[in-house]
Amino acid sequence: MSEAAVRHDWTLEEIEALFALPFNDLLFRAQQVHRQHFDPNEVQVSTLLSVKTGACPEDCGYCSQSAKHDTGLERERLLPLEEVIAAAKAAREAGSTRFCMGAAWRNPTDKSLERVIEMIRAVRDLGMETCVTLGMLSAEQARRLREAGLDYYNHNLDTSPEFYGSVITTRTFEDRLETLRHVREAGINVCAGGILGMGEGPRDRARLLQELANLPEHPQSVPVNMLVQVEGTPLFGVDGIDPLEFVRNIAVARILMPRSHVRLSAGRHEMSDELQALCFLAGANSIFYGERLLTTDNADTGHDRRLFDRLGIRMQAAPADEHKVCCGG
Ligand code: SAM
Ligand code: DTB
Ligand code: SF4
Repeated sequence: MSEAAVRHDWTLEEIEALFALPFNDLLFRAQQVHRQHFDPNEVQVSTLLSVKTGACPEDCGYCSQSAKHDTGLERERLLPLEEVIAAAKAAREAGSTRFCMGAAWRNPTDKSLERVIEMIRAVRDLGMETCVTLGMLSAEQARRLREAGLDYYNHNLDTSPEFYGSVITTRTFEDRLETLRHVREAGINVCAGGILGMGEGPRDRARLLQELANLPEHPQSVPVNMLVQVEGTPLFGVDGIDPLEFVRNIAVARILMPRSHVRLSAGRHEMSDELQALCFLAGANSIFYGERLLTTDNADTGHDRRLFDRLGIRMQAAPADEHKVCCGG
């Protein structure tokens, strides 16, 4: 089979036609595309740390950290550098190759950005890839992060442009695209995806994937989150997504963005081993590994290692990078 072209002009009809395929046909196609670009038995492993938790001014309807929702979460100040380094070292020891630091900000101030840059430099010095998610960024802030050697910036589109206003009112879908533009233009790898199971419809899911796939460059990393329902948030108690529909979304993401890492992200804690195995078969090849996501529990690491053993999956090794000062400390 000839290699599938990397396209940026997917129509909604084409995407809906993929979703309408029989499950086995869709998974077969996704697996074929996956094997053209990746080792099918290797998964990239990232670990998350919330470096600034809670009291966020935004009103994202899914989020435990919004000041607008009463979720009982304790707010925390920006973590001291030593705590970040200790967490990154522990993640590295456990086999994680990328360390992702999240802050509950609408956007970073220039002063707080400098503190995060110290964290990025320290994590790079451990030989790990770095990722941060700090909210909206100006073009200048994106350039500062690139200069500091940041590898990835996470900023999700979250859902379709049409459903977006039912979930978040304090910033727009267009704001999100603008931050992604700043990140891309600064030369930082883009990590952008969304959340499923927020009450959106099938068309919204197809539109989200269309928006991601038709960006000028495909995000290098595409996190597909299943909503973690947090008590006190407006989306608590919403009807979730059919698990097989979730697998279909992974498969369609794999077909639309053949060279991107598709991350089976939040929600694994609530998924069966068999559902996760289907997601890997559908082309997911990245996970968050570690006992916590940002504020909620993640799958148990021992359990993940056993699952990988049972599936014959290997954790991807750290990428060789001569710019990184590897393995100090
Ligand atoms: N404040 C920054 C922002 O929103 O860009 C960074 C942190 S925010 C927690 C990062 C992403 O995590 C969100 O865009 C959302 O896609 C995802 N997320 C947050 N809460 C979630 C939840 N309860 N379930 C699933 N995904 C969630
Ligand atoms: C992403 O797409 N998912 C991660 C990461 N990017 C920052 C966050 C998931 C958060 C889940 C809810 C929580 O732990 O607060
Ligand atoms: Fe704030 Fe990010 Fe949570 Fe939205 S998702 S409330 S911006 S921390």
